[in-house]
Amino acid sequence: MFRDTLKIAVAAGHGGDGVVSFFREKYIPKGGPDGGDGGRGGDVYLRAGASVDSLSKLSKRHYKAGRGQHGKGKNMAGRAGEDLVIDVPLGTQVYDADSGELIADLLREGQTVLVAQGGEGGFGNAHFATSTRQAPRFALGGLPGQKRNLRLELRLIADVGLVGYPNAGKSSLLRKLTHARPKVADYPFTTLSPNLGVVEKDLQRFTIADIPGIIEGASEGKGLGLDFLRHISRTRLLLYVLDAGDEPAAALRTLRSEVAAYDRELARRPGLVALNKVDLIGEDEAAALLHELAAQGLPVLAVSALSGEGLQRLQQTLLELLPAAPAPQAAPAPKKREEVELLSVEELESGVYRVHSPRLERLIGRVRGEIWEAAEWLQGEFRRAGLEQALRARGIRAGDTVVIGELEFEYIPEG
Ligand SMILES: Nc1nc2c(ncn2[C@@H]2O[C@H](COP(=O)(O)OP(=O)(O)OP(=O)(O)O)[C@@H](O)[C@H]2O)c(=O)[nH]1
Ligand SMILES: [Mg+2]
Repeated sequence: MFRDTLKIAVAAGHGGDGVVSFFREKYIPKGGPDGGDGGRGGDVYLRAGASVDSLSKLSKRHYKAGRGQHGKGKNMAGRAGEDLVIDVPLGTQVYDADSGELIADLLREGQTVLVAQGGEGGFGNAHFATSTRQAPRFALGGLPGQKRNLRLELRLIADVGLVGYPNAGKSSLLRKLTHARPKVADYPFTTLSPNLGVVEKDLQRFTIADIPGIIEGASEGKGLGLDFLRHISRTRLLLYVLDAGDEPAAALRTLRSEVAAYDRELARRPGLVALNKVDLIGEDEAAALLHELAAQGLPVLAVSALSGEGLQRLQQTLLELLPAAPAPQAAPAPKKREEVELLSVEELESGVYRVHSPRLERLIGRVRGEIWEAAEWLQGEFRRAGLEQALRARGIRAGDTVVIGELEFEYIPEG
């Protein structure tokens, strides 16, 4: 089944833990710290390519990248978790399903976007060794990977979009012009999902998108129209297909106003009209219709998908018009949000201060080993985060109590 929107959940890998280890060998009683770092968790990426033609090719709803391995003794770092690359069709727009924010618009072959970042690995105890701290008995745990719910929306990318009433012969034209094999039948609304075909001629190549028929009111959601109008929103040229036996001039007016009602900019794109099924009418009638249609301002060609009449010229005209037609534009790139470092101090009761800082709380939670072993190192991190200043600003005094996450300690002013 064709699918043009899809929700998936992606989870990047958890970072591996750093370990506490000391070099041990016979006759060397006290070796130095040699605990290796944990590997980072794998990332999740989406990659666009023409080899995937529909979102229905994505069989799973949950995707998970590999976990980073824990570090080992002898300074051996854990292996990084394996990245996961999910292939999606060209023209896929990627949204954060929870915030609604557009993450990426994948228009180019091979274009890749990071959708969930792997958690960083934790440092092993070897990392914390200094001249004054020769035997650190602590390490850091890895961080969790990013998790996200995504909504994928496919907007086909094609050079030419076929627009017409149901039964006008769009799919028949696509069959004749390309190797695509869409279903053709003598009842309206035969095509229920878009089809793509490729025209190749003398080293030139272009794609045609055949979509379900559009009726009056499609831009307001009547028929199947609205959903599928968005697939022609990224074509460079619109080919209006009319049934010569079914009031083509009125049909053309309606089709163009539906397209304009859906997207004004789209209606201004280059267009061409194919008066189809001319095998069913007389030559005089065809000439009169061509004249009438030309009055609407677009170039018109008489064709028959059945007999093949006019198809060479149609192909040639498309090839001539395409180079001048503008390429589809990617939706504006999302703005990167700056992560703000939050740190605030709250006085719980006289002489007791709680520090609110997601980063520092997380850091404390990551300590592996006895927390007091890491106290001195943590203090350095607190200082760099500006904790000392924040506490002083709240009027803290020597001997008062500071609480951060699960850690509680006595305040001793520096210097
Ligand atoms: N006589 C004649 N019949 C045609 C011609 N082109 C298409 N048909 C017939 O018209 C009917 C509809 O053709 P389709 O190609 O399925 O039309 P469509 O525009 O794709 O229709 P939907 O998918 O329902 O929107 C079929 O029975 C075709 O065989 C033509 O040039 N001449
Ligand atoms: Mg069709």
